[in-house]
Amino acid sequence: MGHHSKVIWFTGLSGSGKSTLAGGLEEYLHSHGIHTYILDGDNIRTGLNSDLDFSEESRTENIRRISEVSKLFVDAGIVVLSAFISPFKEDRNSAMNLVGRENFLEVYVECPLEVCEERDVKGLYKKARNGEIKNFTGISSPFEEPEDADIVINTANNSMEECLKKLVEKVEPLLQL
Ligand code: GGZ
Repeated sequence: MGHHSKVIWFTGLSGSGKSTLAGGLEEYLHSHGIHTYILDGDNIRTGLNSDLDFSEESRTENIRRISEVSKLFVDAGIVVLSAFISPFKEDRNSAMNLVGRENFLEVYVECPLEVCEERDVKGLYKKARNGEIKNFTGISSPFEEPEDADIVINTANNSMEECLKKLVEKVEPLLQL
């Protein structure tokens, strides 16, 4: 019997490494013949959710629509790698309930704010500190840390390579490859 489709839901601060890990995991799964699809800001916030901003209500609606899309992909037999900050516990729980607990894996990409801010890959933290960006997660908008994530990957204390190895080790048995 083949694998069961699942949603692998990455949550974490901007710059924590969600997209990088999702990309790395996708490469690994592809090399094992698993059909995946990455949902992230690049393909969701620019299209389907281009009407949404970063207010609390919009973030909740963002996650709700992504959950619905994720569910459709699972129905289609595809492993979904969903990489959004998803800062609110209630929204992550709703996503899990919609998709179904048995088909949902929460991955907390843990990285202290100081480290994300130090990396500041896109210069967004600087802008948030300057007040050029409002409601920025970790600065002027909350991030509710997951307390019972299925998998926790700390990207501050380990290299990306080590993080990806750990992620693959944890995901593989759960996907029943
Ligand atoms: C947080 C913001 C904001 C604000 C723009 N707050 O590092 P990035 O750039 O590529 O990822 C961040 C992305 C967050 O979108 P999400 O859809 O993942 O957020 S949520 O789940 O909370 O709905 C960041 C960029 O968008 N960005 N403004 N104010 N991140």
